[in-house]
Amino acid sequence: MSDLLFATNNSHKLREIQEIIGNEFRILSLKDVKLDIDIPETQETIEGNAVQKVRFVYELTGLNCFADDTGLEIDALNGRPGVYSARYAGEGCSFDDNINKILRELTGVENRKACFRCAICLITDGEEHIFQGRVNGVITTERKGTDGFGYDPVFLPDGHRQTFAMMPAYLKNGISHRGRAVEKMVKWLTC
Ligand code: ITT
Repeated sequence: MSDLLFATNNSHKLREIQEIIGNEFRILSLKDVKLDIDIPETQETIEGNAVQKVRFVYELTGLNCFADDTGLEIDALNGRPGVYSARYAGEGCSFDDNINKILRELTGVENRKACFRCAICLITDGEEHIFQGRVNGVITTERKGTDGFGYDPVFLPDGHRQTFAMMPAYLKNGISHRGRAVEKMVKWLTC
């Protein structure tokens, strides 16, 4: 089994990717390699941030590793929060604060189309590779469900009757932006 270090401080993402990746790879966390660091993400695009995060950790460790940057893009908000999804309601804000802000901004708005986009940048043996995943859906008018994290309680993926926060993990992972990007990464690693 090969080890891959996941350059994230988001424990929810870590758990999802450990569930998605299967048995062929062991996902190491920053904690596993005794790194307690803030990872910079100051780029204008999710791809740019994924590259910046993974390079930062690769330079510190020299280990094969990857980073995930994800954004929720809402049509009626011109693609916001996008690259600012983590801190949309301000530095140090909570998932709840972010959801409150988008629900407030979408009050009375009919077009509730949105998508999650995920970019994963992987560095193996010094070479970089990018994998992307996307899922389309709509923003509900209120929170539904208690599982998942982030914007999951208000994201209803197209073709489904449950928000991501109402779905068991395997169902979310089977159709999600992250699930799709990871699937491409695993395919590339194993072919
Ligand atoms: P790292 O950079 O340490 O990986 P982060 O939380 O800063 O963690 P991102 O910038 O990629 O990660 O994510 C931006 C935010 O988007 C994240 O904090 C969540 O609020 C939200 N988000 C990401 N993936 C999500 C998902 O699968 N479901 C719901 N919300 C998600």
